[in-house]
Amino acid sequence: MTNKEIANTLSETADLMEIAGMDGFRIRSYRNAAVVIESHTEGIADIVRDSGRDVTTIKGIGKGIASALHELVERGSFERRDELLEKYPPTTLELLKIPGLGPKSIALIYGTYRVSTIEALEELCREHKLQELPRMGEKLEQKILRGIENYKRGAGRFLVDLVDRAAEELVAYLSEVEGVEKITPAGSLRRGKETIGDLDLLVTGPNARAALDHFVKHPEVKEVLGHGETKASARIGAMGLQVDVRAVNASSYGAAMMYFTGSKEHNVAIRDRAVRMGLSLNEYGLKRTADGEIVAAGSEEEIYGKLGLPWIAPELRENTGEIEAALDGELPKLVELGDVHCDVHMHTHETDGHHSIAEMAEAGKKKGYTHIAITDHSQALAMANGLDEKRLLEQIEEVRRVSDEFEDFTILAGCEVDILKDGRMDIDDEVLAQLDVVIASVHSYMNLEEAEMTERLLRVVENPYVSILGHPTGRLLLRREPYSYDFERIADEAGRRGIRMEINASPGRLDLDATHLRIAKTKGVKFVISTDAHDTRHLDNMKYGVAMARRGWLEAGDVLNTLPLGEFRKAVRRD
Ligand code: DGT
Ligand code: CA
Ligand code: CA
Ligand code: ZN
Repeated sequence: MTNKEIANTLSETADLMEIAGMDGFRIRSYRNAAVVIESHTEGIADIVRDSGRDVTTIKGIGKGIASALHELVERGSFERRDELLEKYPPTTLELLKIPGLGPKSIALIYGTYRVSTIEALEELCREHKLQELPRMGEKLEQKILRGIENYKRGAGRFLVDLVDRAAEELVAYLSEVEGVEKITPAGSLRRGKETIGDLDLLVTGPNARAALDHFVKHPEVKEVLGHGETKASARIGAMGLQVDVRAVNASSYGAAMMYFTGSKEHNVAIRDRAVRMGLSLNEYGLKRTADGEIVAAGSEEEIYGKLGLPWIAPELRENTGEIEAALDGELPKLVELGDVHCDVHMHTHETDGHHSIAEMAEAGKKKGYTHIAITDHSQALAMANGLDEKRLLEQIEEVRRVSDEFEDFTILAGCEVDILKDGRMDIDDEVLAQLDVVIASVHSYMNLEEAEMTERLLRVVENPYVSILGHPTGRLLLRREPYSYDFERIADEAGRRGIRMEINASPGRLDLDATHLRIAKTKGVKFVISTDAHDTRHLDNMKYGVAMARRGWLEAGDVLNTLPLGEFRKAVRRD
């Protein structure tokens, strides 16, 4: 069993435990173990099988998990999991993916109607059977139906980090082939989209075709969907991600890049423009319609140039005004990963992170940052062992002490403070006043009515101690819809009062998205891109946040991570 498979089994079990209404701390221990195991560099199965070694020496793996691991490695399952699977069929797990439906409701629905599939649940809602259950009403039925619709739309899509890593791996693998010169991701991944349907790779070089043969022999290929002269498609990995690899002539590489980068909407608009200019554009090149003469094909710059346009960054190619802006010379000069000097939302092992303050700082320094901020959870998030005022004060001291040990690098003291139901902060003002960075985040009561949620968040943006609104819409990609509130109104107040908004770079969130970013920018809001790291390796997710910022048309001046420490400090203090 691979670490990934073991981790998946543990998280599934945690999901089932949640449905069964089991103890929260025990559930968390399964979830933690899953994260630890997935990222462990050595094979967990090997360690477990080695009688001379003790798997509990790995941080995050206790006695209970260890015994589950032994059983799991031996026979592919373990007692707790078997018991749960007897009570709830495996299909119930899929119900957890429907936005708006929590584990308690699933248990109740299953307990009453024995319904465990999405289709059967949909029927229950349509027949208004859910209303007959305690605390469930017509509104919930409508919400679940919407959730199912969203789920179906998202089904078969993948979070960007999974696809990004697959792309990196495949690029390395295909570059082993002699006569292959360039391998480039195109499609939605190149555009920096938050979820990806399939991975598109373009290959060029004198022997590009050999790359297709090599590709279908990749050890992770589960199913070959097609293998021709210029294109091979296959499903790879445990998740069955589809990958399309296309062999392209170097002479038409630019045209192919443009075509296969998309988006479709952008391509259509660009082709319209070409036609109006007496030209035609396809994946082989830009041609004069009259005599078929190729005008440009080798590079994207040339093609855009012949169409009277500057090169347009892939993140902007959604036909949402980029062509008009390009014509007017008003394309933004997009922020870049290299402009980012800090990361200011991260957790340590004091709450639900995996590393110490010093380890996070070391990792930040290695990234070339000038500073980071430690922002552990506050007490309301008991599941994450959130900090109360006393522990937070101690941590502030600790942060100052550790920071002094670093040269040319500063650790700011912060906190990701829970926003209580009524919009008050979960930490007293006197303590907030001592922090350098206060991120305010909603982690509870996410289903309030729109008006109540708007009031709640208004109270937050009016709070003089708050610097940044954390993951502002609360969406979890492919899992949970944003909470409903009047975003424009909150953005307007935030802009006026100097509250910053976060671009949470965690691949499961990517919150704010492009549309919200563009709205907030017009309201004068400034942004902070943060990885929300719970592990040193999560700092690498910054690039996904930057991609989001670029999709939101943001320039370096809109993003506070580009500031040197002194200016950054001022920008996140409100006094
Ligand atoms: P995805 O895979 O759903 O995340 O999104 P994309 O944008 O990667 O879509 P995909 O993989 O179907 O196609 C890649 C690009 O190729 C797409 O952005 C535009 C181009 N393309 C593919 N098929 C067509 C087509 O039938 N018409 C046009 N105009 N463009 C296409
Ligand atoms: Ca694609
Ligand atoms: Ca594709
Ligand atoms: Zn958070």
